[in-house]
Amino acid sequence: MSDKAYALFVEQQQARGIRLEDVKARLKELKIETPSWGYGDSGTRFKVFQKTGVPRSPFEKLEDAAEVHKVTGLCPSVAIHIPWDKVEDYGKLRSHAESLGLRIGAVNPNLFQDDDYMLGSVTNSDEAIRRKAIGHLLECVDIAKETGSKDLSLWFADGTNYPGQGDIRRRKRWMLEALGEMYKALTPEMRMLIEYKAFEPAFYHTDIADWGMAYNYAVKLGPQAAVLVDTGHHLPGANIEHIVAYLIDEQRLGGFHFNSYKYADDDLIVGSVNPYELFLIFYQILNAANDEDAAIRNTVDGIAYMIDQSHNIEQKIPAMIRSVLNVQTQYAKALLINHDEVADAAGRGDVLGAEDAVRKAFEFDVTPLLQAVREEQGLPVDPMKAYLSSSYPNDILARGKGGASW
Ligand code: AOS
Ligand code: ZN
Ligand code: ZN
Ligand code: ZN
Repeated sequence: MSDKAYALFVEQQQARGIRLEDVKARLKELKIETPSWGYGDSGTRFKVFQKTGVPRSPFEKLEDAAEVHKVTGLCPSVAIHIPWDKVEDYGKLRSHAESLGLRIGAVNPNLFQDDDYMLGSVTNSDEAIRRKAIGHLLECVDIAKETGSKDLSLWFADGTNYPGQGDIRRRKRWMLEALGEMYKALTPEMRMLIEYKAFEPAFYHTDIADWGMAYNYAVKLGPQAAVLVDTGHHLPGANIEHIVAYLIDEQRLGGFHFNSYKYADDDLIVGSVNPYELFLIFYQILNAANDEDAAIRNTVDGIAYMIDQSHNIEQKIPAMIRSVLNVQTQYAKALLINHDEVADAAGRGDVLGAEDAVRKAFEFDVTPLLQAVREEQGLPVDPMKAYLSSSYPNDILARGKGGASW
């Protein structure tokens, strides 16, 4: 991108009253966590395609994640999934991350891949199975201590397929009991981020089916619990940005699992089909970032931006680069919203003016801005090109097929 394009952009934005130094500072602070499972082989319920060059261990997953960070400067942490990333010595995993300029991010317990959990894990009517599930949650808190992780991301597959299969109210209480036991084990700096999902794998009822249920558990547990919004976990038509604004205002938005969805939990590249939704989510966040209440601003600062995707047919590392760049692009566009202009128009009852003040920020090409920021940070101006023209994509082919699958 030429200096001319950037000069024009600067002129344009200054004329709109946008403080580009602030915009650039915020862009440099943006951090997006990538998931270890996004680097491994994954699939649908029909098939897992085995790709050549896929990491064979949690250590190699970190090495791939480091490449994404190297070219984007956006992804210094990696979420892990237990037992997919089970290792003998988590201290070693942590030092490996650190040697690559990374840290281990959220620890994700897995309570959905054990035969015992067919009828539920923490909400199973069998007490021994509930104990086993709680034991895993506590094990994950211990792992988080060793990896230096602050967040525990909790998603439960628990639910039923048929009316009468389970006692919904008893299951609700068992869920709270399990979460409560885990909460007590947290260190003061840890957080429990509670994910919800409308359906799948259970199709009649899911124990934590929506944000309200997750919120209710978080409030009952205490200030170290918050809600995790996975963008793919809503019924069609849900207004996700409304949920985001509501949870921020209640100081209970803990973070995101970003991905794009058209039908349900598609786990595809974020921003690939609904970039405007992502932009509007950031609009709500940035609106709250200017709130006069420090508690609201703190909530915004604490939001963990994480990717939750599985790359089934696409090349995994480029897919991750594409994903974080899509998030960065929509964030950059949202930073161009003139909030005074929106409030002004809204205050006058000028509906179209208010909508225009929001939408027009989306319509700017932020490429010159992002390239200027990358240059200032000493990053490649075109991260995808930098990765594809490096030796890494070819080097990893030596790993062969049969890497770790999720
Ligand atoms: C599942 O649908 C959730 O999004 C979880 O976050 C899950 O642990 C993650 O997708 C890895 O499978
Ligand atoms: Zn998720
Ligand atoms: Zn999901
Ligand atoms: Zn998902």
